[in-house]
Amino acid sequence: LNRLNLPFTERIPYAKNCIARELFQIMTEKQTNLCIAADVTKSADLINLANQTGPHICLFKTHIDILDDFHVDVIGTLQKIAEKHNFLLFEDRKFSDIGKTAQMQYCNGMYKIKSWAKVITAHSLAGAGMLDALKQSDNGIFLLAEISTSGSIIDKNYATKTTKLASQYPDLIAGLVCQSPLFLSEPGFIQLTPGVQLDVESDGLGQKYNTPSAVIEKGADIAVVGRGITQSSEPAVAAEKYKRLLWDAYLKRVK
Ligand code: 6AU
Repeated sequence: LNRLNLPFTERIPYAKNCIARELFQIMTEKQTNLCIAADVTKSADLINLANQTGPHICLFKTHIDILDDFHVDVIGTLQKIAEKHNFLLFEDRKFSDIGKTAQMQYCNGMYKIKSWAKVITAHSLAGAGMLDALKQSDNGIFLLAEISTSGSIIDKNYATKTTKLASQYPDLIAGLVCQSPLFLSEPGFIQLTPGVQLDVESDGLGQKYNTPSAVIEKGADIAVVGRGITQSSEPAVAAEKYKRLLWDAYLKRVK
């Protein structure tokens, strides 16, 4: 059983996490495996991006704490757009503390992530207790097994241990954030791969980029594109282009 050759619909029965199942559905319905990294610092820009790229994405990934002008109303607006265009809100919080602290960061504070982001990221380094603390009946976690930067101190052993940890939490883990096909025989998990941009190799701050077709060949089920879209003069056009390239590469892979 190799997930790389299975169409998303055929992977639904293997997925124990509700978000993974929902994502497989959305991707198939909208024919998109594009996640936008909506890394902008003004609420108006964030909302514009959601409106413009909404038809082309399955996930809208935020770093909500980089907004200079955060107000709870932004969340309500994003939720309406997400419903209209059928995508999920995804807060890339990369939880990594002891369980109790991570739980408060998830539920409390001014962002109240738990109340609106059913999809979140977490580092695996704190281990099982933190995953227990973040567990809800209707959420999904993408666990970081690798990172896209040059000089990262994550090694093969860490990635393997992360995959093992994920296997112990199939009902909570939607998938893994990684750069290579780590869990080929577990079709219920989704590989989320960031560091995707055409015509650029790095950003001068350690980020490494690969092309859409290259990451799909290396096992990405969903690709994360940030500045490739957000810094385009026409984000909707750029999003549509990345969507098409990623989906074509996926169709080629499963064929
Ligand atoms: O396309 P970019 O470089 O503009 O944005 C990439 C986005 C950023 C990062 O915080 C995130 O993807 N990211 C992650 C995630 C998704 O967790 C992991 C990683 O290894 N590399 C990475 O860039 O929002």
